[in-house]
Amino acid sequence: MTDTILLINPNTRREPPVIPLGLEIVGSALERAGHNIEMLDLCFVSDPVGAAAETARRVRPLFAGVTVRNVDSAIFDNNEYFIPGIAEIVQAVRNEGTAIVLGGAGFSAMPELVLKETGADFGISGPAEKAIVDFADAMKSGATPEKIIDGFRTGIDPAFVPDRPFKIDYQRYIANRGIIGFNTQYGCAGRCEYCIEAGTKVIHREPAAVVREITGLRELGFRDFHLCDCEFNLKLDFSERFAGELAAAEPDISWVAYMKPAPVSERLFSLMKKSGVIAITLSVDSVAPNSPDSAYSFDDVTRFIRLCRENDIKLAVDLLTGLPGEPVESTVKTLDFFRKNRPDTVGASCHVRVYPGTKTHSALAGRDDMAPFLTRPPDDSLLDPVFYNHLPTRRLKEMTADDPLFKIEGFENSSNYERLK
Ligand code: B12
Ligand code: SF4
Repeated sequence: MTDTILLINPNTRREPPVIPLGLEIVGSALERAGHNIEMLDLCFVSDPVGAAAETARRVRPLFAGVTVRNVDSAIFDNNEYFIPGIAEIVQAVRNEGTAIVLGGAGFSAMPELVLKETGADFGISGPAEKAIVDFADAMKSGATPEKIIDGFRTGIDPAFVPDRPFKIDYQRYIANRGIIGFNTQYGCAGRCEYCIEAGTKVIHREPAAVVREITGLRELGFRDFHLCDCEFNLKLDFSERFAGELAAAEPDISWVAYMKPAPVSERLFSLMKKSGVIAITLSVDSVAPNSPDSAYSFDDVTRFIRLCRENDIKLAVDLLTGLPGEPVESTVKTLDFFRKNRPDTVGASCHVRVYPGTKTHSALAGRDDMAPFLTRPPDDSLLDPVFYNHLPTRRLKEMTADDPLFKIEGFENSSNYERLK
């Protein structure tokens, strides 16, 4: 066994391909702490399992870290379940005598289940740039780390600026419709009952560190970026501060962001525009604006659309409708609202992905009356994807057929940043 740590990106989905940012951050933190890193990016490899086994055999690493970004494609139509493919890679590497630690957004959503289904040895849930260094130290000293480590508890160094690109061929991704990501924060304090990120601890990076990372990439010639926060406007003062510092650096870049309807301000939009924002994906569900005690109202969404228009920022809405118990009138009202207020595009889904650990999952589990609307009964011990649906796709298509504003998700493999170009 050598002192080298092998990092593996098993994500071969290429619609579009996604640069493994989380793995780059983990790798850069480990290298900064004095470890040798070998990166194996399987995105464009034709035999991922063979390549992983061969690399483990050649490197004989201290351990291998595998990023689990997606459990599945999260869309009902043409759904792809990635865990069996990742499990094959994990097993191939373990068969070479290498211990495996998992991490990533998909892993963090359901750590125990992903560990069980893949047969990996360890996992770090949440941000891992500090936790992975402690883990590597433990492995090097021969100690046995905890099976699942909570990276939110270990926290991050907010001033850390990862080396980028970190052993990943960005040009290959860009040539295949990919875009470079950056993040300013982790977690979300939101309450959306179907979401795997709801109620996770919010941890901010230092805006100056993020700006340094972006300007470093700009100096290398990269110009187009995708924000990798679940929603940019988790906290208004932080978002304004970051956008202000980025605008002040005059980086001459374009970027796109995920956002939620509130909180926003005129100042935030003006700073975002100055810092290079060209497009936003706004997450909306049709229950929230129709409910009195929710995080946003139709007025918030109207204001958001107006601010995008005034600042010449394109807007795609990701609309989730047909939630458990939602009356059809609520869907009709929401579609009418968008027909009238007109963002650039609305991608509508009427299938709800039911994740173990979410409120939606516990509300549906054991309900016989809900069985007809579920692809299988929700079960805390099973990881393969479950969907809830009571509004047939055919019906949603009929409800939106009059207007090209709407698009039903699941039939076209492209992201909003490509559609809005
Ligand atoms: C931005 C984003 C996108 C952008 C990416 C743009 C880009 N170039 O990066 C676009 C729009 C392209 C996109 C597409 C998709 N996405 Co997306 N995306 C995100 C989002 C918001 C951020 C991901 C990210 O980069 N985060 C920032 C990095 C720094 O964090 P991180 O990856 O979690 O890494 C940290 C830790 O997890 C950990 N870690 C990561 N790897 C490893 C490895 C080891 C060994 C260890 C120890 C730790 C570790 O340490 C890192 C540093 O602290 C996440 C939600 C989220 N908040 O994470 C969804 C998310 C990952 N996406 C999701 C999905 C479903 C998709 C799509 C499949 C959608 C679709 N049907 O097309 C595609 C997949 C594309 C692909 N080829 O994989 C889901 C996955 C859920 C699931 N079912 O598994 C998520 C979780 C959103 C959600 N809440 O549902 N996405
Ligand atoms: S949908 Fe968005 S706002 Fe709601 S909990 Fe998830 S990440 Fe947070």
